[in-house]
Amino acid sequence: MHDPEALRSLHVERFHVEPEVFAAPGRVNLIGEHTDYAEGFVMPAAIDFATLAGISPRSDGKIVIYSQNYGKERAFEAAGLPPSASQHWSDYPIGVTAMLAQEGHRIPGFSLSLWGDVPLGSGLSSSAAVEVSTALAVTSLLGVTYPGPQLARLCQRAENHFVGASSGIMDQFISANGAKDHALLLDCRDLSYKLAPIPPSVSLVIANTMVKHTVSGGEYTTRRKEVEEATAVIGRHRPEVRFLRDATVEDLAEYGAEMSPNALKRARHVVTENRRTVAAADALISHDLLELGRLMAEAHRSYSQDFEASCAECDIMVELAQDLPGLIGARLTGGGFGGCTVNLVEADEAPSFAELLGQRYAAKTGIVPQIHLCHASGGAHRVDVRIQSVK
Ligand code: GAF
Repeated sequence: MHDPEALRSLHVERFHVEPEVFAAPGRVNLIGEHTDYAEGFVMPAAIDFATLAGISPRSDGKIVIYSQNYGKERAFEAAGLPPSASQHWSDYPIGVTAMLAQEGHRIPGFSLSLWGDVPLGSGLSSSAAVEVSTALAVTSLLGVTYPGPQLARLCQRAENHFVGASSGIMDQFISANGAKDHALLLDCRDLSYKLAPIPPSVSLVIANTMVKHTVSGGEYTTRRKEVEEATAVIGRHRPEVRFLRDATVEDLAEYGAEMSPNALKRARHVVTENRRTVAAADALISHDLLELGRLMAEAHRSYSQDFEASCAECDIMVELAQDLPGLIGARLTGGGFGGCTVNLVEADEAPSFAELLGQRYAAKTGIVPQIHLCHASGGAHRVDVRIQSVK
């Protein structure tokens, strides 16, 4: 649970001064995977797990960051921020601060305390929640306001250029701009979006396989390179195609032979996923839940077989959901290679669905999963600790 009052007390106890408190949520992606960096479409929702950031100014020119999740503190000179990451949890808040410095802001000393309940390494964007809550806290201390989309871009730059993870814009965007009870169909080309209401009769059940997922390095980067290889091949014939967003299945049929077999499969996933994502938003908006579930199933097959971003446990979790009462659609969500599945479930069946899915998964794999009943929540915001708490 993320409790703003508890964060406030922790900050006061540690730094002896009242903080301003900000919250930024994690996210679940309903459909549209590895399409964001191809300037395509995604349909995430912010969820009711979040990171809280408490901030107060200091007069000694230091930046002192305390993470309650890690139980550790780190200190830096505000005038001499590290130039690159050190493979440490503090890379995320320091990366965001360094990007603000790069934009010309003079960074003062401050104390920052962080405390979140987004499960780490589960594909629910715990890093984006840390980045966005830090960005809100530090910009507020600077006395500047960044509109949501700009705040998201700043955080993405921190992740790409400081942390060194080649992620797209989806996670930071939804954390900064989520809307309560809605998913967002986001066009990652121009960051325009359409709200897709999630009706009260539909629940979000998030099932953590407990297999750790990571975006920095490894398979995520390899997939991105394969997508770029396919784009370059098509672009040689059709120079207007600079991102797979603009490619078609006909392009793949025509030029696929010039690509490595893996690049062709990855591209087929991205090109078809873009279509599915737009269609899924239409289905959600028009309440065609049968079609939505069908598209989610197709998306999972494509993600698992063409993009090869699933793992045995994720496929099992999706498979075990299929004949449970109330299921609308299930698929692996997020960057892949572990993490969580997202299940859209009829609300009155959701509690028993969650229980049965957990039992079945434990019996089949020997791993006890975490199953969460979540709600689509609002995006990052300041929390008035004196009157309200966010959960
Ligand atoms: C991770 C990345 F951070 C996102 O940008 C996106 O590419 C996603 O994986 C896959 O859809 O969460």
